[in-house]
Amino acid sequence: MSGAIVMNPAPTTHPALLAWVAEMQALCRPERVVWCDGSEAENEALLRQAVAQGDLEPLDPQRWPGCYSARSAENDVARTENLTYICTRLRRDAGPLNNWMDPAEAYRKLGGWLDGAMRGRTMYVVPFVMGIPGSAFAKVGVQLTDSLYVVLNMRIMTRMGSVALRELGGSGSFTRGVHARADLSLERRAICHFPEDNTIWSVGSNYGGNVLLGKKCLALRIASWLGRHEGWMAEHMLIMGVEDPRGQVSYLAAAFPSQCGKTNLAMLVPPPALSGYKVWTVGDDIAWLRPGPDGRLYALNPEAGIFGVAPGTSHLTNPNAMAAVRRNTIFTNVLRTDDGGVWWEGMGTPPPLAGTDWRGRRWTPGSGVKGAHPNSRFTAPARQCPSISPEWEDPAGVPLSAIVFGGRRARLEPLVYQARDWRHGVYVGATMASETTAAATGQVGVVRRDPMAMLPFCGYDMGDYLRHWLDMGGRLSRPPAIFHVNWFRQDAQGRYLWPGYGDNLRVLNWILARAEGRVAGRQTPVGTVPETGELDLEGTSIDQRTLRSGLLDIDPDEWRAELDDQAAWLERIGPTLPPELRQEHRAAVERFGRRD
Ligand code: OXD
Ligand code: MN
Repeated sequence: MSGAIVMNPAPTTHPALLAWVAEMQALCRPERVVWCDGSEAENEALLRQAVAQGDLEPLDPQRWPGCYSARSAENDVARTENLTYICTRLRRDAGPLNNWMDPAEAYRKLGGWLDGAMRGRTMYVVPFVMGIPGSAFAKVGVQLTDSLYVVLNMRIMTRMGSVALRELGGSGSFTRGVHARADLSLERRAICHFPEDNTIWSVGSNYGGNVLLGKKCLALRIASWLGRHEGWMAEHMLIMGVEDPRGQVSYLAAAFPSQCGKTNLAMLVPPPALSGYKVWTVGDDIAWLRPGPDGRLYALNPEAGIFGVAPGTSHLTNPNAMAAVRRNTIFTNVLRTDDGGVWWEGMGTPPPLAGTDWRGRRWTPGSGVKGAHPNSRFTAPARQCPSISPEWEDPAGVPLSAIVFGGRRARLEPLVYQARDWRHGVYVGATMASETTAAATGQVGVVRRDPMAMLPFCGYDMGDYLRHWLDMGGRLSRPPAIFHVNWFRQDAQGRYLWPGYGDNLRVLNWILARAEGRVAGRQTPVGTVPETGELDLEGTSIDQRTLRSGLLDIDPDEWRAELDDQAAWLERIGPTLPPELRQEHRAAVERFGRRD
């Protein structure tokens, strides 16, 4: 077959890498082994092969140049958190909030599933760098996979191929990632992390978050462990720069649980009234944070691509993402239109008259089912995003003025407040929460706590993680100021009080003004909120009175109940919870005074 990949010799002499690949080859027994170099020629050949074997379908090359669509199995459309494990020798090191498996048992169990799992298939060896090669922020991983879909997505999401082998040299350390699709059954699916061995084994899935091992598995779970031991942090945060009309750019990082609009915020377009401002996207999902020589905290996006949720992404909600996905993008589980395009619910264009839905069935607007899966995705090169920051590949990272936590709360949480100091900010992050939406199965409006949005991604015990946060603050002479936002507050009739999207820039501007000491704010028992007039509302339908009595209102009774709930949550974190955070809780209770 023309364009078929031929077996190639190992392009490295790294003894540990060669020995491990040989060991895994003996276990998985692929028909052939292909080392990926990341070149354009290789990409073209792999794409041709993926189309030939039915893994990808090309879109119309005129309207969607270099774009493809893919479908995953119906039982394999999202991260399976219940099948995701941290495998440390001591259960205590994974902590009570992670699924734990004994490493020996995990190797035995998954080793059984991997035994011969690649028979008749190709094992691709995918070396990749998370972070910027040559910088303090670089980590090398090597993923073995029998999925061409994974190779092609890894090529977009990471800096992949020869660049990684150069970074590794003859003896560097690397994360060992093994992925096999196996039979895609839930009974034989697990994503196991062995932080003590710098190893990840993922079997039985072909869905992004479970199998693009550079992303959640390495850049968050393994990296959070490495960061704790090496004095840095791996966080589930977007990174963005805000350029003011004088041309000064300030950076912030923000953590929100899923479904709170992280990608949209990272790519925000200023509303007309703030057209003198510009937002620069540095990253939309993961931030690696390190203290700099000047005592500030520096942030770098370790990824090279965007793996974004398609439904709800439109020219209205996120024009930058829409522009980013017009070329060289892989769409997964969206609707395919008959003329070689793609469509999803909330794309902002009328549905096509007919197409093929994410399950591969004929679809019309009257079918009564969604055309795109609610978790359908696009994988696009980050550099294609029109708002990508000129600094996004700066090997030093960008200095943070602020860290923002947030969640979706219909009541209670004000639009924005500033934590009193770093320690209080860690408390705010540790207790942050979001309410479930109709998009997820289960009850609507249930409050879920998700410390720093890391609950599914922390590679070790949560109490130890919070300890690390507290310790890192002590190493920064100029720490970023910490804030909490809530874009989702509603009135008694269930109407959103804040317009969101581009108008969120108004809040970011106040945050940066506060962080840089340009406004005083108003003290409340929760933290510092904007004083009347400090938050620019010009061009909105909101007046300062509504802001104060609605969006910034703090109801002491609701907050006392919230603090009781936060106390119960702190207990769940377990015995390693830093005592400073219990003290922060007591101080917050005192600020609200006793119930009468
Ligand atoms: C993601 C997630 O895919 O957080 O980024 O689930
Ligand atoms: Mn994420």
